[in-house]
Amino acid sequence: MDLGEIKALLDERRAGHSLPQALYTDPAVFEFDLTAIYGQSWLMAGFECELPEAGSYSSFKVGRWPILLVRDRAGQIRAFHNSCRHRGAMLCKEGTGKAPRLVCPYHRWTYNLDGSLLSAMRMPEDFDRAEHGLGEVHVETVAGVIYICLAETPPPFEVFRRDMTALLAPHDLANAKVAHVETLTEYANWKLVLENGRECYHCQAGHPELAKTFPVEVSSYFEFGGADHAATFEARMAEHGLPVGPAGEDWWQAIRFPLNPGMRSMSMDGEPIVARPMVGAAEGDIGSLRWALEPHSFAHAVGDHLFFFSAMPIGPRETLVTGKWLVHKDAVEGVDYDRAQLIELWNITNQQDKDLAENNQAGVDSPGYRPGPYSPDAEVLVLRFVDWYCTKARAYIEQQAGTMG
Ligand code: 3BY
Ligand code: FES
Ligand code: FE
Repeated sequence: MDLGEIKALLDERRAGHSLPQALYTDPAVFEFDLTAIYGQSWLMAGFECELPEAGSYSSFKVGRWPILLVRDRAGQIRAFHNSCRHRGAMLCKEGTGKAPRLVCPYHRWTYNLDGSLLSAMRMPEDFDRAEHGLGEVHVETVAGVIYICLAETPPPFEVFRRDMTALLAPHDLANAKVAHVETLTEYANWKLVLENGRECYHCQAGHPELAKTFPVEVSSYFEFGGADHAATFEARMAEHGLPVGPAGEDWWQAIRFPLNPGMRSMSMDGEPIVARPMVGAAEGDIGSLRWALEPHSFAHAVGDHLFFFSAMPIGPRETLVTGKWLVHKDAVEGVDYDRAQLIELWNITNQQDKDLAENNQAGVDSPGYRPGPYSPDAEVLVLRFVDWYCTKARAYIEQQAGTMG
């Protein structure tokens, strides 16, 4: 399948409907999505607290592309392609670690933390080290969260930075730590994983545990105006100087919203799970600050912890979901929180979503699949996501057509 055929599939899509089958199944579309969508968007790559010191690094993949985040000697976070400039070996295995310099495990080419090549053995006199530094990737940090973009020219970031700085500041992520990381492989196309993640149409039946605290009936995270509960919440947040938003552009959205009445955290019973809160204001009873980035992530910051969700495409029918749980850096496991209890709600929820997405894929693979209409009320954020996808995909195709003359 070439770009023209992918464009034909985008043209075929009926407004307000799910996508034509091949966009959820075809290997060429999968490759296209990696380049045109994941390769062109701002992605949530982790947290500054995961790289506490000079030399701390985090290695992970965007699709199948290895990326390296490093804190340099000046304290700056840098992002590189995790690919040696000799013959391309990966410099650091996936995971986090610490090293004074980045040494390639293959032939020991050695890089400074700023990506410049420090030494390479047995190379000729005229070999220019300056020309063989690591390839840089755009990186930004906002209120303790790290974002990367692999595009040559990333989408504008300033509005996002301004609004998220204000919304996240009270959560004090400079003083947070990652308490747990969990990965889950979902055998479904990444777009089905995301569509599922952008609606709560399925939550009442599909997530009885989450439904206890999460307002599953909500039509859009941007509309709480009508409910008394929301008005009371907004007034209480204003009293404590906590911004609620909403904020957003086409590729992201954020709002602090109230949990169900009487619920103080997103936990199995609605009570805080961590004794040492992240947010002191309002006794940590601050609803949840939710922010989400197309194409791949959402996060919920409640008073006592933060949960982060990211989906990365692995194959046409395979997606890697990563969950991270953050708590206050001084919260002690076994004293202030129990790890199993901390991760229980989202692990249950993610497992339920895995089953739903895989079941969705199985049905989408049917010769009887026809794109169906989204509920404009319950699936407004899915519609946003799919419309964003189509627009982004078209923009890439047009840009390619332009450069090819
Ligand atoms: O994106 C969210 O906030 C949630 C989490 C659970 C379901 N999903 C719509
Ligand atoms: Fe890295 Fe050879 S590939 S030193
Ligand atoms: Fe779900």
